[in-house]
Amino acid sequence: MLEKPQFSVGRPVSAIIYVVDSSDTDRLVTAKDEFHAILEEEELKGAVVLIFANKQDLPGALDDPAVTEALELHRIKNRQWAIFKTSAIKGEGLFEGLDWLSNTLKSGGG
Ligand SMILES: Nc1nc2c(ncn2[C@@H]2O[C@H](COP(=O)(O)OP(=O)(O)OP(=O)(O)O)[C@@H](O)[C@H]2O)c(=O)[nH]1
Ligand SMILES: [Mg+2]
Repeated sequence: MLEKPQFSVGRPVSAIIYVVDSSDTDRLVTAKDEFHAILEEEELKGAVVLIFANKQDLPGALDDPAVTEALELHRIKNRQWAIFKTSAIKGEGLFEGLDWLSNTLKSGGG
């Protein structure tokens, strides 16, 4: 059972980094529901969204368009978002994603 995520209260959250296991295709359905529920949280309304399609090193991992489809990212309205392919184990894609986030926040996003 999924627990309701807890957020620090008192100041607005600028960014959400959502890390998904791109190789766990069965559970991407659960991840999709959880993701869209998180976006509905009042505290997170203005936050920009960075998605890491992680575990790209594993065989059968979905690529970024496939994860975009699975998570139904096209449903995201009125906020900036981006998805990056990553392998946390190999250290790939993380800096690119964080660069995007940094630039987006600097230019007034979030
Ligand atoms: N191959 C690979 N493994 C990773 C990567 N990032 C994290 N991991 C490993 O994945 C494991 C955690 O995976 P999770 O999917 O979060 O957890 P899990 O053990 O599968 O359990 P669940 O929560 O049931 O999915 C740890 O052993 C991490 O070291 C990655 O990019 N590639
Ligand atoms: Mg897992």
